Amino acid sequence: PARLPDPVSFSAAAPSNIALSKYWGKRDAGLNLPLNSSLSISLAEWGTTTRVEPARDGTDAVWLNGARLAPETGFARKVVAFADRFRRGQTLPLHVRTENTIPTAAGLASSASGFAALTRALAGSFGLDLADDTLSMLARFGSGSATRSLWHGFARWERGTREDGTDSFARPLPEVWPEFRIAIVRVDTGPKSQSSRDGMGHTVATSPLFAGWPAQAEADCAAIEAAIEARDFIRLGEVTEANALGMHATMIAARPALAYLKPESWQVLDRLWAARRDGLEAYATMDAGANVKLVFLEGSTSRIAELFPDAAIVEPFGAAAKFPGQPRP
Ligand code: 2P0
Repeated sequence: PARLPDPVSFSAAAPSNIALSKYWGKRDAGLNLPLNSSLSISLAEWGTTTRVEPARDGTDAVWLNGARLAPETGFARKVVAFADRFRRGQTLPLHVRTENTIPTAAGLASSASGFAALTRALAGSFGLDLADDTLSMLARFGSGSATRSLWHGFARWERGTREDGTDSFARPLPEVWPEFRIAIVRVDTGPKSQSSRDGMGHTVATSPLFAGWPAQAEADCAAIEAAIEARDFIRLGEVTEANALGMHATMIAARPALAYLKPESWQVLDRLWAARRDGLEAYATMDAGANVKLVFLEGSTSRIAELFPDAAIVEPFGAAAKFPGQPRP
């Protein structure tokens, strides 16, 4: 490969994202290729800022929220291995400083925004003028969900069909929906039971309910995309909630069972469903953890705040969701 230019200091930010139609299951663990497409909404100011700079001391090092990590920690190793994909054998030691802007109390994973920000920062540091498709594909090697975190707003990660993964990347959807809201209802108090990576591997390998998942997830993705285009919020919410519960059903059927949801998660769902019978238009989605995220429109905000007073509310198309370089309609 051509000799890379010396890296320069470069900072980049990326938002976290919540999948409305989930990624669960890989067809190739080495290339991080999914069994199904997925579709997400980004979380505006909640995400990661990462700075990459040449290491004047000649040694790779990684900081997380201001603390220098021991080189053998899992996160530091993943970051260095990811940088190696850009360095391709050349000796270009780097300092990588990662700051998560997701409140720790939210209990949200940050690997999606982390690898998206790192991808943009490394590309900038090495002066690589990469197309969006390529950036998303590179982010995929860090974490599948990172493919969708390169942009604000809605993004769809296309499963792709090629064996080499060159058609498996995300693209932003052009739709802007200013009234769209997300509430994060934190119910998780303990440590995460199992990583997504291990959890999806176990589900694919042992769950008798998994066989029906990829086709259903593909159909849900298409239905949610159509609902966004039609501004049909109820349709979007119904498919989003059914998709999340279907994913958790595949996990619960795994042997042994993989149960990310806690009794408190089900209490939140019960309260939501009771409110929905009284006319509230809000729907739930849950990921590889016990927290519950609600999707709703601006007009339901005060009712949501009454029902779930501790929830954090995000405006995905609010002022913090700037769209640098992202074409808008
Ligand atoms: C998602 N999740 O679509 C799904 C729903 C969790 C549940 O993407 O193995 O950290 O690094 O590709 O991206 C979390 O999995 O997994 C995830 P890897 P990742 O948001």
